[in-house]
Amino acid sequence: MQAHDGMYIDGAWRPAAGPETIEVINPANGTVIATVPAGGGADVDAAVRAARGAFPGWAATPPTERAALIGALHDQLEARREEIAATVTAELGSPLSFSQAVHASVPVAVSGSYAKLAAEYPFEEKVGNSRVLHEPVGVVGAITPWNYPLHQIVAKAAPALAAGCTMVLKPAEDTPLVAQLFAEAVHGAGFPAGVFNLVTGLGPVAGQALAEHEDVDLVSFTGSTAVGKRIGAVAGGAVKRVALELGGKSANVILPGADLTKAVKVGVANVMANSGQTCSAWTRMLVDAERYDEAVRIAAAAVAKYVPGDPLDETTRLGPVVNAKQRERVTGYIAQGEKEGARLVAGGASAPEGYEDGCYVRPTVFADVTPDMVIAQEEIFGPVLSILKYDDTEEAVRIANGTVYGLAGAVWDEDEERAVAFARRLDTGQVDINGGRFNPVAPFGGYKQSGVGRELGTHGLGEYLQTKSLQF
Ligand code: TXE
Repeated sequence: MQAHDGMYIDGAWRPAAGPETIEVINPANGTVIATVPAGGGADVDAAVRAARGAFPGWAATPPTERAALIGALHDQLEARREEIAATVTAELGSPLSFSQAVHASVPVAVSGSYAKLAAEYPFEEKVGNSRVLHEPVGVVGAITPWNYPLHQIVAKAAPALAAGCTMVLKPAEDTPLVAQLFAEAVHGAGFPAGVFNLVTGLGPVAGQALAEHEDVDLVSFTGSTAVGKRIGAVAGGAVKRVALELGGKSANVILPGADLTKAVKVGVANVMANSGQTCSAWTRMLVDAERYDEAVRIAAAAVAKYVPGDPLDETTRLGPVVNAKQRERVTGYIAQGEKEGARLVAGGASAPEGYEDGCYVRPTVFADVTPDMVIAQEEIFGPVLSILKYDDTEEAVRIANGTVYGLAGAVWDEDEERAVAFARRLDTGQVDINGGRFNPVAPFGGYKQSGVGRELGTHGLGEYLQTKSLQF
């Protein structure tokens, strides 16, 4: 695939400071599809300087003009949907149909929502005898993961730019190509030079240099809880704003009043999507004791439809995971589940036959999982579902809330108000009622160790603003 051999800094593609590169690998077959530069401190420094230089002008640009440019960015992404889908499939391995329906479409929807919000947002308001100004925080350092590579970029860049911030993006090393495509879209939209800058590189090198840079005012990070904690500590020490979107272990609570078949089937689909590499995935299915065995049977039948296959084949529903390291991590958890005594009803740790060259993991379902097992506590980030049993509602609440995470979840009951009453008791940032539907302007983010701050909609925009009050 085509790739830039430089960084996008101050409105142009410029050579990297050093000779290091990163090979981009297609996880479906192990082939190297492109090479991009691996930036370091000097590249980050140049990018931050460009963002700082552009900040006063961008912050002073009327919100409606900023909104028009975000609208132009949305149009660029819309026009390049097919290219986006093909790129994400090549570097992440997700089935092309999923890349089209989700990886390309969601960023189009989110950028469109911010084109509108940027024009309508009350950047000034009257509060009693004061005028309150909502001003951009400054230079943003954005560090993004590979699992929804363009969505994660747009969910940070669109609100940051709408707010009047300038930024430097360090995307995940596994998926730099769609980040380069995004930089091309920013360029094509006509943003002033320096407002958006891209440095590709490794996390502990370029990522760390960006997170620690003293001229970055806000770090927005999405990724593992381990790295997020480190970034939070650095930002806290420097009294810098920080937004963290971290891992999850979300519960899918199927109450006795639920349509069991539908709830289980949708629950399986939710965990298998994107090969389970979704921070909000409902990885723990909770079913009442009476219908537990039936739920396990339905889940085992439903997962049989997720046959691993070539991501480019239109009928494929399950591609590989992102890289060999992730495959080892996920199969390690599957082996751990078996050792802990969970009952394997589908899948397993061995590679699926015929796909030994790619980073494939068999779609796996565990029954008889107890809340204290490692597979019920830690984020696996692969196509692995754990089914747990509860005796009564109180126990269901206890199990659902019994992890360090609190990112998402689901509740099912034909009586919607009963489902809502249960959802109120969950320590989590987002709950889908009877399946739910993606809402590009609903706040998204975690309780507990799933993170700090919210993305999307007005809440997401607010993260990039600071408040000044003028008293009269
Ligand atoms: O994440 P990392 P990895 C979880 C998921 C997965 C695990 C490991 O459980 O199995 O994390 O994935 C950059 N300073 N999630 O290893 O390392 C890195 O370059 C600054 C959940 O890929 O956290 C990349 O851009 N930056 C998750 C980004 O951090 C650093 C999505 C994420 O990579 C850095 C992804 C450092 N020291 C993984 N080290 C979600 N919340 O959606 C790495 N990075």
